[in-house]
Amino acid sequence: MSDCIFCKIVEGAIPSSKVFENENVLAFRDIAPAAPVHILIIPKRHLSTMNDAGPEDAALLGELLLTAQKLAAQEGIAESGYRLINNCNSDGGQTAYHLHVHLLGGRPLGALVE
Ligand code: D5M
Repeated sequence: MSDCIFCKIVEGAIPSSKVFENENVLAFRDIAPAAPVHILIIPKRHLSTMNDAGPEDAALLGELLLTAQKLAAQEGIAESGYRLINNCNSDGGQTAYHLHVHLLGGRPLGALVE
């Protein structure tokens, strides 16, 4: 999608602090970190929200979660703990309309919702 900021990151048109990449998935540090570790894991293929994933995306969704698990270990927060978040649409707090999973950790995260 030409107007999608995360697609532009995938294409390399916008810089990012990349931590992992393979043929399906890209992970980079959030520009406004809410915790000492705050990484976004995205599919390279554009899906706007979680609502746009179908049964054909089961392996891709699994890969996003397993990438987060691997990065948590790499960042040294696997044992202390971490949180994975997907915000969907406006009530979910989504601001970037390219499906992504937040990996947050490095401090106690407190209440799940405001
Ligand atoms: O989260 C969208 C997240 O995306 C939010 O935490 C800021 C982050 N963001 C926005 N632009 C960038 C760039 N260019 N690099 C890195 N991170 C970025 P949401 O779940 O949609 O609210």
